[in-house]
Amino acid sequence: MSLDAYIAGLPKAELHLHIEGSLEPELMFELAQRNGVSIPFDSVEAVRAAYDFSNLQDFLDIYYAGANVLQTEADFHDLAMAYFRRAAADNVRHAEIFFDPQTHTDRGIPFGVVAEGLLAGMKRAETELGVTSKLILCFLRHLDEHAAFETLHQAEPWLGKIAGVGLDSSEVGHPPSKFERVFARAGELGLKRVAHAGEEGPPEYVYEALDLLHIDRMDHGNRSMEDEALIKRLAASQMTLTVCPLSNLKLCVVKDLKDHPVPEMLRRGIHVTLNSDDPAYFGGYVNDNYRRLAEAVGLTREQVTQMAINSFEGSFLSPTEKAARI
Ligand code: ES4
Ligand code: ZN
Repeated sequence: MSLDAYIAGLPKAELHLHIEGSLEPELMFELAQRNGVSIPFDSVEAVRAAYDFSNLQDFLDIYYAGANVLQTEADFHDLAMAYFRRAAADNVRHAEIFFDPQTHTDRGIPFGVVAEGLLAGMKRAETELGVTSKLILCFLRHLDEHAAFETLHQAEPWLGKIAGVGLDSSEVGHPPSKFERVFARAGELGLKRVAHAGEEGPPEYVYEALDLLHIDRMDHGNRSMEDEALIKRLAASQMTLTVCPLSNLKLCVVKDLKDHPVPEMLRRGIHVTLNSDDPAYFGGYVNDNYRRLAEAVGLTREQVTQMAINSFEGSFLSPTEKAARI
């Protein structure tokens, strides 16, 4: 069996997926029409042609603009179902999905519209596709601490259905320390904590995510590899890293997939998982991330298998749930 076929058949969990980043241009056009929202593109091809980024901010500007077409509960349900169908086709059995409530509440869409729409899609995906999922509320780090607290307050009626909080958006200039207090509150509320760290930001931001935010899992973490003590600490603690190779390539975090740090992370005993991040914008879903990285750096079947096992181990499923999903 080819490695590609082996990857396709492996049961996987996806732990780093921004649901707004799974909005394919076709659905963007459909929702724009349905809601009477104008978008600055003439065709699906023109949208795809605009997806040429030189850094994280370049991408974020387009990503936030694209989210404008999302207006109703039905839109968020359809967005989630479209992702789950694509994930199921990749043999993803469980997904822990991020959403950015502030992107929507700041343009007048109530928190409940976003949450109820996504939760309806998640429930349907479990029934119809057998894909289980959890929801992670991300704070936008380019906004201030007060706005994050306000978002956590708005989330209160849904906290029983939200697994954790995360931290995303523009990293450099917005260190984890800015959100120390709101992450402490989230911890008191019994929520899991994750954060993007070391995508573009320096190793110091990774230390802050660990020591100030007390994260349970780290998103990206690439630049940890610049700090020997940090490498040892991540390996010793078996911190799960949710790495996103095609995202790193599209956002110029790596010049070429051949230079990707995953092989070195694995050699150093770091608990790595592979994920798609914003698949509609970065050119591939989970299996594409496994295949393209495997082809570029020459991953073995054992390494691929280890990362798929890591994806379940690093999830927020209970031990019995994990055993049932693998
Ligand atoms: C993101 Cl790739 C990435 N990095 C930081 N924030 C994000 N939000 C959506 N995708
Ligand atoms: Zn991300």
